[in-house]
Amino acid sequence: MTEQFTFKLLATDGKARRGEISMPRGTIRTPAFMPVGTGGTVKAMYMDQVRDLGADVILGNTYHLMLRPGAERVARLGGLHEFAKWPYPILTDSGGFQVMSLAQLRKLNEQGVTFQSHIDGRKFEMSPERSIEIQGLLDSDIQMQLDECVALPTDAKNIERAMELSLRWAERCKAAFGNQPGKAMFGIVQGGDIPALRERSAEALKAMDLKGYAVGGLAVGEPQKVMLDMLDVTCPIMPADKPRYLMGVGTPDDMLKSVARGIDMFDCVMPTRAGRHGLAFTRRGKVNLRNARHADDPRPLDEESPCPAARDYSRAYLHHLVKSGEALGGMLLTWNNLAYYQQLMADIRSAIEAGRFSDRAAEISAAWAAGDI
Ligand code: PRF
Repeated sequence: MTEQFTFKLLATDGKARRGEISMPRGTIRTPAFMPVGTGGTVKAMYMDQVRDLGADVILGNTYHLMLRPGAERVARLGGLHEFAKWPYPILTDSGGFQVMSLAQLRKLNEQGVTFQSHIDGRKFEMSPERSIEIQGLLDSDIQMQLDECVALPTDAKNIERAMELSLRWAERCKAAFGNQPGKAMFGIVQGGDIPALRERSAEALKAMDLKGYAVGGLAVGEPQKVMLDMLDVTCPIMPADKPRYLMGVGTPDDMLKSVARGIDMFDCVMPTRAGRHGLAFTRRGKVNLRNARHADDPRPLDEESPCPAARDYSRAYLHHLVKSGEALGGMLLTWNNLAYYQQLMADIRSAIEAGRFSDRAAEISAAWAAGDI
């Protein structure tokens, strides 16, 4: 831990990077997967469990928390770390992406976005300055600029407009954030599926000398190849001595291929949401516990896993819980899935340290492809 926000590269293997982001509340070992804790909870998990799985940082959402319970209320109650009982680093997303995907009657202009809550229809305004103010009230350690993420496919003019707007909002967020030594504000590269716009966005953000850089606007409907092509364009421009975060990604395969291109951080609802819907991730692929073929299966999901949810419960029991709509089904599968995601990241980190990342990535993919399930 350090007083300052710092990033240290410990090892590289090809373009893959093993690093450490340090700040007063803790150290994030990268490549890192951040469990999503949208509304101050990693759904169906106790924070102690999340920590024990090896998570160094969780993600919170400005949009959800400003609507409920309200940022000023969280601040009065001591900030999000105290409120949710997670004393370690928290990264908050800025709200732009969630407004666009969840809110009603959205209006976007140079100043910011106005929208109605998807919960009760109340009207809100969010400018770049207000997003940073809210993230400050939450007291999050890594704050994201407000940006506009367009869904793909869309036309080039729209992609360019949103990218240029996001650059102007990055400047305003940087000014609003000011100088906070133990914290960081990250910029977000936009530019859709157009290489020249990705380059322009990355270069302009680089010139702002921010503490970290995210790649946004991907995993929004395009094929994986397009996403990887955009990383091939963007990563070389992003400064090597700053962390790189691919937002909202992804599957284990997406993460292996993105680490290979130089990405350090990920977040995704996939392990938690899939768990609540009866889907398990394992070393040997995905298992849909709703399927009747598990009804008599006494085997655990993975007898070699250190996670009790994977090791100690039969597939038959998990199937029964899921089919009965029992809360424990979602709890055990979420636990299993986050355990798998954290094991995968630990595996990736040690492979980079050992200089055998690409071999290890191939082994992991082969075990997935072979399955036994
Ligand atoms: N911007 C922000 N949050 C995000 C995204 C983005 O583009 C994405 C896109 N995959 C996920 N979360 N602010």
